[in-house]
Amino acid sequence: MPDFLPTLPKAQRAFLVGVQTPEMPDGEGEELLAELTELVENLSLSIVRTTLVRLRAPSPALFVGKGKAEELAALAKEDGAEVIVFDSALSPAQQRNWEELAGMAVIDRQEVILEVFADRAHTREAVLQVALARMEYSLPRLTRAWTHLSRQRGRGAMGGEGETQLEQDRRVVRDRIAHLKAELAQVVRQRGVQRTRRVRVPVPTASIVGYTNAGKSSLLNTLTGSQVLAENKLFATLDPTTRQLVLPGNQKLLLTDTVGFIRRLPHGLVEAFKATLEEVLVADFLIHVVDITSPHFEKHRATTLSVLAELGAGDRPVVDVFNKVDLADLLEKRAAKHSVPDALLVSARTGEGIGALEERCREMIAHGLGTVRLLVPHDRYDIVAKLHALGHVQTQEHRDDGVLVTGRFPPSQHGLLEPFILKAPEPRKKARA
Ligand SMILES: Nc1nc2c(ncn2[C@@H]2O[C@H](COP(=O)(O)OP(=O)(O)OP(=O)(O)O)[C@@H](O)[C@H]2O)c(=O)[nH]1
Ligand SMILES: [Mg+2]
Repeated sequence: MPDFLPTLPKAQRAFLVGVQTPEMPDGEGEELLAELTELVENLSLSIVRTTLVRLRAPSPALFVGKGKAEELAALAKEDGAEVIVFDSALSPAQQRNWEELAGMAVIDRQEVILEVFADRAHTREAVLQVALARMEYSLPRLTRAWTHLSRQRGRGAMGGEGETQLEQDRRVVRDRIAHLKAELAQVVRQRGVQRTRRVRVPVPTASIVGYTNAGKSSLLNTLTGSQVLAENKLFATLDPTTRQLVLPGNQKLLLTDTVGFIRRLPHGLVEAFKATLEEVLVADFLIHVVDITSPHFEKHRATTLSVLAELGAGDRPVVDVFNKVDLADLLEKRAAKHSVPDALLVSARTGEGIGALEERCREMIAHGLGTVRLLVPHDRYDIVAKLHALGHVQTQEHRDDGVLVTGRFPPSQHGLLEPFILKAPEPRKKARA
């Protein structure tokens, strides 16, 4: 395993800067700053101050104007801060300028998210994905006054003569990126093999997606009676977990819990997690979970939908679910219904609405395919049993030449059913029967 970037030193004093521009809806800067606060707290940094800057337009050198930057830097020093955290993304040059000006580490929201992910990553796949995203983030930033790599300097002996420290660092990072990509590809191939095995027993699949902390893992647990880690912290889940759920009528469904999304998720991280999120792309449908108690749920929904689009899963059929309805008041319920009339209101905690969600899942599976008619020979009763387990059987009729079944079945099973599907309707025969 390659050596990874060390994570940000803990227990530093952090000075947080949020930004509100005229294009942003009122209050959004505040909201994002509150979210940044939560992210930073997750890194066990102590926050000395949070401040919101109103900005007419970003300026190229420091993002905010020079005067404002100097004022902020002085304030941060006065507060005894050791790191300034910007909510907006800083370009490598802006970050460098800021560090020169402030004489301390300056990081942005993207780097904070990468750090949180690095903290949470446990499985090999997640560790590799996060390491890759962090390496790519740091590549154009190696000239920073403060860098993760600075502690590893001195390993430069391996560089050729005349190669500057920076060139050496870049080479080391590029090598590691190549290495990580190769290793990741290997892990993904391995998982692909596992999935192929699963596809041979074709059971419809659904993925639970949504903003971080919406209750995705809790919902998986409630639906399937399992014990996946669910915690009141951001990004508790990084690795997809799949469990089988048996819906009413003995309909089986494989449910996958996935990593949560957040606003301004670093693009590199989305890229790195694409492989893991393949589960989302191959799912027959998605269950989009939204925390009904969040005053910003519209933003959460929009973020999830845009990340899904970025992943190429924008066209998957979706079941919309508002979770934590046990905590919601009438107004919140009304707002949710108004926003997404078709949505189900559930509580993973109390089980309220879970029956309706199961029923909706059953309908999704049933609608996955148009109605088909199959004639299954009597010696293939195993297929008839499968149809009941996997799809939505509407009629079943025992005839001399076999069992005539009509119903709807998920697309993933077409291969299995193909030999038994009746192409042409048989109206006359049916009329006589
Ligand atoms: N009151 C209430 N709390 C809930 C409900 N569902 C989840 N929670 C709580 O919300 C927090 C987040 O739940 P998780 O299931 O970990 O959320 P998640 O969407 O998987 O979060 P990440 O994996 O971090 O993206 C936990 O503290 C849960 O106990 C619910 O229906 N009602
Ligand atoms: Mg989770």
